[in-house]
Amino acid sequence: MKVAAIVPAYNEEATISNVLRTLIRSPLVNEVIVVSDGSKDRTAEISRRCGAKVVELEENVGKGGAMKIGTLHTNADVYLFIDADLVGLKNQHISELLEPVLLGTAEMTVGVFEQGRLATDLAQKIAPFLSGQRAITKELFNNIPDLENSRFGVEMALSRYADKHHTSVTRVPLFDLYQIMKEEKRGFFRGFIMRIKMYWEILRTVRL
Ligand SMILES: Nc1nc2c(ncn2[C@@H]2O[C@H](COP(=O)(O)OP(=O)(O)OP(=O)(O)O)[C@@H](O)[C@H]2O)c(=O)[nH]1
Ligand SMILES: [Mg+2]
Repeated sequence: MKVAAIVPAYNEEATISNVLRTLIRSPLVNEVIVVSDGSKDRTAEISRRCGAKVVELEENVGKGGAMKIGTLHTNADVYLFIDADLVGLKNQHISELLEPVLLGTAEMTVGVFEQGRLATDLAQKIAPFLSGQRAITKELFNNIPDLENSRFGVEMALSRYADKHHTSVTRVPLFDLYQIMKEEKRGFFRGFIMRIKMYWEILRTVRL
């Protein structure tokens, strides 16, 4: 089974190279695709230099749309979605996320941060299933409607679909891995506005 790692990225020049290095080195990952979602910084350039395949979107389409477009650029059987703002990503995290899907015991895995600064993140506390770190079969992913417009609702859409259709999902604890929160990345005020928008996009998916 062929595995494509797909990294949706919007202005993540500070962290993306370490994420990509780990993905490229992983023996379970056959292809690494970065979808730069209308980034205005050096995300695309850095990704290309790291050796990833880069899909550069002129306009920002939102996380769900970026993920969907990434899948259209590969013929892999399994997708591994990884956020570009992770710190501490190791090969072990990647194998743990992929193994249940590659062995056929799950159609999707969801990585849950177990430690680190993210424990303070409200979203993760309330709804750990919203994690952007997951492996999923192509077949399941393609069955889920409206992902292209879901923006930050994409994880909610994936998990709700899996629930409703009694899909086998395995939760994978991810130790010693964290991400840079929006307030740190973009400054407190701007980050906070972005967070409110994100929650709105997630809630919008619940109503759909
Ligand atoms: N903010 C944002 N991120 C996007 C977008 N499209 C793709 N992404 C990527 O999606 C991943 C997750 O986005 P984040 O903004 O970190 O969202 P999060 O991790 O759920 O949120 P916090 O940790 O709470 O800040 C990152 O790799 C982003 O670069 C977009 O339109 N906006
Ligand atoms: Mg993040």
